[in-house]
Amino acid sequence: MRMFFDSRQLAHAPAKELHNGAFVDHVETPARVAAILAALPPMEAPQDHGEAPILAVHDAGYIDFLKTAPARWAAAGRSGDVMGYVWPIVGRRPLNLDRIDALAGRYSLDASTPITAETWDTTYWSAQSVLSALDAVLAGDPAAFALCRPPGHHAGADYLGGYCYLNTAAIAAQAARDRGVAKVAILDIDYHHGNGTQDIFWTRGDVFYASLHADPRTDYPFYWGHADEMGEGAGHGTTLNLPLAQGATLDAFRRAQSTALEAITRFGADLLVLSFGADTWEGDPISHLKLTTEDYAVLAADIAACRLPTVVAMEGGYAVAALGANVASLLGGFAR
Ligand code: SP5
Ligand code: ZN
Repeated sequence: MRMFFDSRQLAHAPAKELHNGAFVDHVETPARVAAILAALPPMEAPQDHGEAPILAVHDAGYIDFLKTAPARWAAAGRSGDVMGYVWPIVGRRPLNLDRIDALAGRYSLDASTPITAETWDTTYWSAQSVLSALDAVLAGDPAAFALCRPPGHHAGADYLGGYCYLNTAAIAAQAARDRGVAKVAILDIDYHHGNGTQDIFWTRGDVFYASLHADPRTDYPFYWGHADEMGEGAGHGTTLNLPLAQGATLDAFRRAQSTALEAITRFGADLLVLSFGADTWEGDPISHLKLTTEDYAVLAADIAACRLPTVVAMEGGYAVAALGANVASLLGGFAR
């Protein structure tokens, strides 16, 4: 399987995130990719597809904010990483404010996703990696892997959050549509609900979003991912949420994944984007599902049995010591 990664994706390294009322060390570290790279054959550097496929998904004002936030922060006399501390309540007047703190709130979901001087370059190349994996699949490969870092599925069209800045899975899905693929499905098996991906395709009948995740009544991102969220307008019925109770093991996860794959087959998808997070692993430090390393090969084999051309985009997974083995197990399951 062809695999894509750019060394510029290592640069972003935020210091802290807000967690349970205190600032703690950021868990989405460059060490995560080092662990994955060590467990797999050498990867290819992606081609540069430019900003157009990013702007096909993301708001231009948001992209400008991502690029300029560190300089605005410094101009306001601050050191360290950019982070918001005030958020507009839904429905508040959409004022065009210029103050960095106002912008940071307007364009973010949480305070666990700081912007550093390296963030734009890192997230840009994460997007280029997934676009290169899409190229491989459109050229006829059954599957390709993008070692996306930072991850993407919590980022919406105009907001960052959950360690995500550009929504790589959405960028790949939209690029596939723009290159003539009629129906695209996104299957999201990260521990967390992919609120950004759901929002981006909420009213779209041409992109199906199915997600397995910890029940948002107990887990981040809380306000998305409940079973009754099904999309609206032309997108009604093309969003499928399958929340799982904390502690779930392969049995429950595999059954839910089969439900998602049946729905994707009924939808008539021509191409699949898999948002893969290894934070469902039993030893993950921030999560509460109980998958084993071997389970990922089983799940991948079930996905591969659908015979859809598949772009695999890396999302979360924070148990660094096990991350390489978990990703290798998943990719090995495709090869079988
Ligand atoms: C892509 C992805 O998996 N994002 C996950 C975002 C979850 N953020 C909320 C969970 C907060 C846990 N922070 C724990 C820090 C412990 N040092
Ligand atoms: Zn996650």
